[in-house]
Amino acid sequence: MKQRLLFLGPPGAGKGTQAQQLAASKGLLHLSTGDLLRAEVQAGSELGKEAEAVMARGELVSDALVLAIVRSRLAQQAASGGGGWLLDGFPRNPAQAEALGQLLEELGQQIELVVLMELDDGLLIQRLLGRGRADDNEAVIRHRLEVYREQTAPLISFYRNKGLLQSVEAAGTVEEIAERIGSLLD
Ligand code: B4P
Repeated sequence: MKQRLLFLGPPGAGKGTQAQQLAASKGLLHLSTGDLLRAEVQAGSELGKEAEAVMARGELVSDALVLAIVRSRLAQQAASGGGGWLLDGFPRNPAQAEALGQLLEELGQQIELVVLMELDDGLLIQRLLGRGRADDNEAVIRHRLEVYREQTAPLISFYRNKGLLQSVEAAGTVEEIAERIGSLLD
């Protein structure tokens, strides 16, 4: 089974929802940069203070901050014997993707599958408005979608060209989507 995975897709596609379930059922390390940043905000750390306003505007937190978080978690896991991981919401731009490539080379690891979750803007907006997190109001959601198109969407061809990308239709029930993703792992 493929066990070094990356979830890509627009905000609200359900990356977090699917990643959490899959990681729990397969015993993978679930690394959500969004969750980790929100935990820092909640803890009131220096890092959290820096991230809070940026996240509220729907923009991307600095690469250096996010990379430091990911590097320490992946290195820690590799040092304790390795195992599978699922990166959710990272990388989010080409610079992060390059940095991830370098980090994995240092660790002697490789991405085995990139899952692209695809969904129409109308449904994305509906889902996020329904969730109602601090950064889930309509103006900020629209800005996050623009940021996705400009900065994150270029990763689709980046990973497709490496032969790693598989797309999944992200409309339907959580169970249906989980089944579609599960069928890509063997
Ligand atoms: P994230 O935390 O990554 O969140 P997201 O993209 O908005 O949502 P996701 O796609 O995970 O959707 P979810 O499953 O929750 O990013 C938030 C912010 O953090 C970014 O804007 C940025 O500022 C910062 N950040 C994160 N990573 C970064 C990085 N690498 N670099 C820089 N900045 C970074 O689902 C959404 C909703 O839909 C939920 O309410 C869920 O219950 C619902 N839902 C899910 N599946 C459904 C289904 N099948 N049917 C109906 N509803 C469904």
